Amino acid sequence: MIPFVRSSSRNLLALLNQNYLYPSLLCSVSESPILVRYDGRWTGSLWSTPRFESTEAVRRVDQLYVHDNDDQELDFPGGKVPFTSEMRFIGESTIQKRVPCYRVIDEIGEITTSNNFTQLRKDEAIKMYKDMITLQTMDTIFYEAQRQGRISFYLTSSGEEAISVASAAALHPDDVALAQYREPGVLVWRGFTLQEFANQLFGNKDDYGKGRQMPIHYGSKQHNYFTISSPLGTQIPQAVGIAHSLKMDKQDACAVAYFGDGTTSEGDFHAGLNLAAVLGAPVIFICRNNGWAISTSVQEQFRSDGVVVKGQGYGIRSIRIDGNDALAIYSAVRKARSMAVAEKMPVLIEALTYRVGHHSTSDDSSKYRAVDEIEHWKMERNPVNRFAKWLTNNGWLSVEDEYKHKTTIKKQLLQAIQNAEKTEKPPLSELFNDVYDHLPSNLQEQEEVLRQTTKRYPQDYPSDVPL
Ligand SMILES: Cc1ncc(C[n+]2csc(CCOP(=O)(O)OP(=O)(O)O)c2C)c(N)n1
Ligand SMILES: [Mg+2]
Repeated sequence: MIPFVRSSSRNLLALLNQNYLYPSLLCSVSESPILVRYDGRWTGSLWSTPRFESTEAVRRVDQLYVHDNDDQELDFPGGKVPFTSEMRFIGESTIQKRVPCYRVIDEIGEITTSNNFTQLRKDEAIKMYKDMITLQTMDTIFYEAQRQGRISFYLTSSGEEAISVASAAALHPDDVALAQYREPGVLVWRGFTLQEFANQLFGNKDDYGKGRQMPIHYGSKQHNYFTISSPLGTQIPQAVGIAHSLKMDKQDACAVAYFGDGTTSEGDFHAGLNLAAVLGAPVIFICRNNGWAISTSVQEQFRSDGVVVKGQGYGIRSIRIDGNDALAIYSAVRKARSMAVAEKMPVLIEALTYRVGHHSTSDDSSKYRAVDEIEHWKMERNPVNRFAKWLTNNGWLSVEDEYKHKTTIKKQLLQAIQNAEKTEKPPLSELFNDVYDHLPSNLQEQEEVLRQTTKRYPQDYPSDVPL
């Protein structure tokens, strides 16, 4: 027999926390199983845990008021704070003394440090280079396809090829990537095929998103790559949640959130960083600071010394790196990953780079920035050329191999585009699927109206969408 005992506030709290607060609730207080009664019926048993018997509060108060040097330090929750009689405001971060930028390969392809980087194997280095070339070729051909009106939208990674490819190379395939949109290089590295890219861009029935998303919103369960969200910053708190769950499941993996400089002005960036720091979530934040957020320059975006200093503000280990130096990216991400996974903590990387292309096919950047500036970054600071110089210095790059790779990728891409174009679009019914188990009446009504309208005005609807 399990006796009824008076319900104490302690138990009520426990039950409240577990969503068991029902009318006429009776429960027992003991270390044994307790029974919960709801409207006169037994609904199950709960363990009364010692969770709310915590002595933490008492311990903290004790700590707070044990003083030895009262006049020099303030005992404050979170740690002692020294007193000072000097009225000194912390200075705003200035651009006079900026946080330096970690670099390994200089502009002529020479290594600038003897041992402060991670050595790359020849096969890894060649794959990185080939993947950057694949990315460039994809950008040229898909961009043209948009200009020809074959796809509705596109956006290139020009000038930023090293960040996505070299960071992916430094990660483990189990690490969950949450990209913004300028990081298809992660997918290229992980083996997403050119056909899979084309299917998404053309929104055909083989697209995993069933043609519901704009082009470039790739996603792949197989490659641990979350589907891109259009609203900036969405992926940042999501990555923190994923990292926290990886930690709770004791997985040797981390989450990686990629985002641009402009996105650091979103609330989700700040909420995400703070949450990650407090939870000790194994997440790497990789900010591609490419100087521009469409037409907003970084000078208009923030007064701080870029993004790296914001990590410190939230209590996150942070580094600024040269985002056009593949070896610096590889080394920093490798190190960040090992710290995140082993020490269960977030790490922030600010990678300085430059968006060489227009923001997207809907933009003309010559309207708001100097052509000279673009040319400088395109020619003198080009990340792919710089990596090629280093490979050549090592005797690892074969011009013949490179040419063969370029022509093969080009051919495969043209074929992938043709296939994707020929493949049927997902049927109209897919517009209404996958949200509700049973379609609600208002959506049934909308589907019906849409079908009638397509019949009445067939010339206004795409003929390749099965009705
Ligand atoms: C919440 C939200 N606000 C505005 C936009 C429109 N928008 C799309 S991309 C973009 C610029 C983002 O710049 P940045 O984060 O620096 O990335 P970049 O394009 O430079 O890679 C803006 C403002 C959006 N998609 N979502
Ligand atoms: Mg930007």
